[in-house]
Order: sequence, then C-alpha cells, then structure tokens
Amino acid sequence: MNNTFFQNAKFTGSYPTSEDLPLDEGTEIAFCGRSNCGKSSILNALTNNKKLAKTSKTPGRTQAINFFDIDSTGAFKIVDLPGYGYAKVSKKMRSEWGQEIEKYLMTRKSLNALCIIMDIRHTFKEDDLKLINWCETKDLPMILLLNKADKLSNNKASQVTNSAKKTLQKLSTKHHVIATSAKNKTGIAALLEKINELK
Ligand SMILES: Nc1nc2c(ncn2[C@@H]2O[C@H](COP(=O)(O)OP(=O)(O)OP(=O)(O)O)[C@@H](O)[C@H]2O)c(=O)[nH]1
Ligand SMILES: [Mg+2]
Repeated sequence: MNNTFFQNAKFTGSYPTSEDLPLDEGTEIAFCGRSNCGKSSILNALTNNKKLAKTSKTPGRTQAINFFDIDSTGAFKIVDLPGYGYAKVSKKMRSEWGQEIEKYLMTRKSLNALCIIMDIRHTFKEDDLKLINWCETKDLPMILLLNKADKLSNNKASQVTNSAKKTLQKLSTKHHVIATSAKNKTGIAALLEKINELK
C-alpha cells in the first residue's frame, strides 16, 4: 500500500479543552500515550511530514487536542491528544488534562479507534492499562504501538512485542500490536495498513 493518501494531511486546529472541538462527524483515530512516547513523531512519520506535528525533547510539548485532516474532504481525521503522566506539570494541570482527554474519549461519536503509544522500553504503565481497559469496555478497536524500537536490539524488540501481544490476547476488542520507530520508520507501513482497515 502506498501512503500518498496520508501525505496530504493538514493541521486544522488546536483545542485547549474538549469544548468547541470540530464537528463530530466523519471518522477519527486518536493518538494517545504517555508524554514523550513519540505520538507527534509517529504522526509525522505516517504523513511523511516532519513539520506537521510539533515534537520536542521536553515532555509535555502537546498541551492541547490537535486535529489533522487526513483527506481533503475532512471525512477522516487524526487527533493528537496531550500526553499523560508528565511529572513536572502541576497536579492540578495534570488532572485538568486527564479530564479533557477523558471528556473527549467519552463523548466523541466519530472516534473509531485508539492508537495507544508506549515507549518500548517502558511498557504498560497504569494510565496505559486504563486506556486499554477503556477500549475493551467500549469495544473500541485499538492499535498498540511499542515505539522507539530503534533503542533496542531487533531480538529484544520482538521479545517485548510478543510479550505485549500475550498480555492483550484475552481482549475481545479488535487490537493490533506493532513495534515502531518514528526515527527509522520501522513498522510505519504496517501501521498505515491497520489504520486504513479501521478508519
Ligand atoms: N530514538 C527515537 N526517538 C524518538 C522516536 N519517536 C520519538 N522520538 C523522540 O522522542 C521525543 C518525544 O517525541 P514527541 O513526538 O514529541 O513525543 P510526544 O509523545 O508527542 O510528546 P508530548 O507531546 O510531550 O506528549 C523527541 O525527542 C523525538 O525525537 C523513535 O521512534 N525513536
Ligand atoms: Mg506531542
């Protein structure tokens, strides 16, 4: 499959709260995960556009709900959610972010699937598990990415991937586990394929 479809992606807006979001129509896939796991980098790798979503070495870069139109009709969107679990943000701010993410997840009718991203070196933190369980409860399809796979040997990366697949095997909701690297594009073609199936 070629990814020319994704290469016309456009940033359409940044929303500090879950109120006043773009119209709840068409289909959306939301990217979520702990701060610094590489959500914005994966989006850029998918769309082959390093400038699409802002990335940063400093965790907590994405502090709003960012919308991207993937096709020109706006019928298919990707949503880059703020990262969770960033310790250096005040408790109050963290809980406000959490609430905004939760409100978005609970109310958004066009949300078709969740792409949960983890750092392959630090899998399954409490917040990740919460999201996975939430997908199961809502019967929402999920793609789990083990990102920064370039930080491990191929052998170790496939060990972690297999073990993550085992952890999820009891889920009844449709799910996929893919080891990715936004840096060297490992797994990006597989991710494109799965998104295309789910959108
Ligand atoms: N080595 C390596 N570095 C990566 C990869 N993906 C992202 N990074 C780096 O990790 C840092 C964080 O990436 P972001 O894409 O900004 O992460 P994020 O999840 O959007 O972070 P927040 O917006 O803060 O939640 C940046 O320095 C990226 O260059 C990867 O696959 N491999
Ligand atoms: Mg980001």
